[in-house]
This record gives sequence, structure tokens and C-alpha cells, in this order.
Amino acid sequence: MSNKPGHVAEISIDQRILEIFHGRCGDVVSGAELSGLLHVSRTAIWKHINTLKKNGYTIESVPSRGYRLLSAPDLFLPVSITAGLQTRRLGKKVFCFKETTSTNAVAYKLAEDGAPEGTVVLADAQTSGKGRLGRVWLSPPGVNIYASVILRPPLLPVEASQLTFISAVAVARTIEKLSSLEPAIKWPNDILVNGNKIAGLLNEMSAETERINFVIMGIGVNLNMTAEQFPEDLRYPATSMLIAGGICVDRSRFVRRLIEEMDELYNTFLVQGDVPVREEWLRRSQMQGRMVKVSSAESVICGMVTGIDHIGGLLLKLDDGREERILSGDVSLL
Ligand code: BT5
Repeated sequence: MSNKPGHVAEISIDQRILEIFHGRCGDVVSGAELSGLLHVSRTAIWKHINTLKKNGYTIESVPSRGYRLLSAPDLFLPVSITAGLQTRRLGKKVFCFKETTSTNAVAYKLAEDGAPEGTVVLADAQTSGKGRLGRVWLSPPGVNIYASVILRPPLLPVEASQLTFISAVAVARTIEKLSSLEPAIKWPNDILVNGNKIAGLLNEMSAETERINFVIMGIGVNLNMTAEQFPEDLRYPATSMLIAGGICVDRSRFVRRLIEEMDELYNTFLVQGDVPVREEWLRRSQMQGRMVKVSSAESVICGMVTGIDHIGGLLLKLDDGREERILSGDVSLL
């Protein structure tokens, strides 16, 4: 893992070797073939294989045949995320940190410095993981994912909240595809499993009056966190894929899948607008027709959920028949 963004470019041969292994789905690849494909000597290939082994990859040397990748480390390395990734825009550049303050803060700085759309920042641990409204996101090392993605969407600043649909649906799809869990989305930015919070989303934006410069989509998902790692004073009961599903999740596999899902949803969003993603969000939210309480700094409002509008506002029908649109707050089901 690296604290230096420049590290990404330095490991391209390793990355290409992993891509070749990936394409062979566990078959042996000969040293001669690797050397021919990558235009480097067989001794150089051998050295790169050793570097990969030092980075935690288990690679078998099969006498007189070649090399076979047996397993990848559960570490965030740019190569283990980008090798063979099937995306159009997202994940072409990935920065991995062993520890950072907040992946959102790092991604924001990279975006200000001109990082391209789709750049991903990942950390093994965060020392100042951010929730909404100055809250803290618990970010212990080695167990979860803390990711931020830079987008530069052609939207008006007021439309930026539509993007939360993308990350929420992508997280829900990924959990569903990698486990038998049934995630539900809770407005505005939580993913729940069995009513407990498994993931949180935090979008941050840099914009001018008529134009978005960039949006940082921050995503925290609890994968292998144990019950003892959660303090007792959380606002809502929390869970992880390990606690809820009893499975230990390969974190790089989760991140790759998540980036692919986000990429697909973002493409749909750019081509077809927000409606398809919003409809899937609503289906997965299990909030339609439910009575809820929405608390914000200014007020507490109760009502029945009638939908979600195109900028992500929650539409409520109040007891007196009035319709209300809520743009921020914390929701609990009644
Ligand atoms: C959120 O805020 O749910 C947004 C969380 C976003 C975290 C990601 S991690 C990658 C990126 N970089 C960052 O610095 N942040 C983003 P909110 O709705 O305000 O929820 C925060 C509340 O959830 C806290 O006040 C706690 O009560 C609770 N909480 C904190 N850590 C948690 C965790 N790991 N799992 C479940 N609940 C947690």
C-alpha cells in the first residue's frame, strides 16, 4: 500500500501480470509467454512475480510450465482493484492508503488538483472518518471499506443529490450479489440489513452557481467488523456482513464489484437521466407507503412516504392531507 499517489504508475508491469493471470482464470501461464506479452526478459518476470509474492499474492511456480495465481491478499493495492476491472469511467485510477484522515478529504484535494472523473481513493483505516453534519464514521483498520469516488457530472448544483441514488443502489446490489443478505435503502443515505446500518454514504461537492466542478461520493461499508468493535452509543444499531451473514468478505472483491456497479449505474444515469436509478432506489427503499418520522435541527415531521422527487427530496403526505417535501433530516420508520 502507498501513501504516494505516484505509486500507481510504478507498478504497471505487476498490474499487467495480474491482468494476464486474471484473464486465464487460475490456469498456468508460462514465463516465456509473460515475457513475450510484456516485452521484458524472463528474469524480469521472475523478479516481478517475487514482488507480487512479497505483496501477499500466493503464486505457484509449476516446474517447466510457468506460474499460477492462487490467491490475492486482502489488502487494498491499486493493482488488485484495477486488474481486469470492467468499467467505462470509474476506477481507471485508484489510490490506496494504509491510513488516512478521510478518503473524502483526500479525494477532494485530488479533484481540486485536477484528478480525472472516476478516480477512486481507498483506505484501510481512517483517523477522521466523516459522517453527515460533522458526525464521526467509525473506521477501524483491516475490516471494512472506506472509499471515495470523484465524479464530474454535467449537472446543475441543485441536481447533485441525484447522485446519492447511484451509490446507494450500487452498495445494495453489491451486498446482494456477494451474499444472501437482503439490503434495504433508508433515505437519505443509509443501507440497512435486518434494520441495522451496514453502510453510510456522504457526498461532498465543489460547485459554482451554474456548474458542478466535482462531486466526491464517499462510501463506508462494514464488511468484517465484529460486534465488539462497535461502541454502544451509536445513533442506530449497526451491523456488518460478517455479523449479519456469517461470512468473511474479500474486501478487494467487494470494492471491484462496487466500482463496476457504480460505473454501470452512472452510465445509465448519464444516458437515460435519473429515472431508472431513482426507480430502483425506491423499490429497494421499502419506504413507499410507510409512516415515518423525519427529524432535523429545525423540526420533527411525521407522515406517509409517497415518493422521492428528482433532486432526492422525500415526499410525505401529512395527517392533515398536505404534501411536504423534505430535503434533509434523519428518518425513522413508525
Ligand atoms: C453517514 O453519516 O452515514 C455517512 C458515512 C460515510 C462514511 C464514508 S467512509 C468513506 C468516506 N470518507 C469519509 O470520511 N466518509 C465517507 P451519518 O448518516 O451522519 O451517520 C453517522 C452515524 O452513524 C454516527 O453518528 C454513528 O452513530 C453511526 N456510525 C458511525 N460509524 C458507523 C459504522 N462504521 N457503522 C454503522 N454506523 C456507524
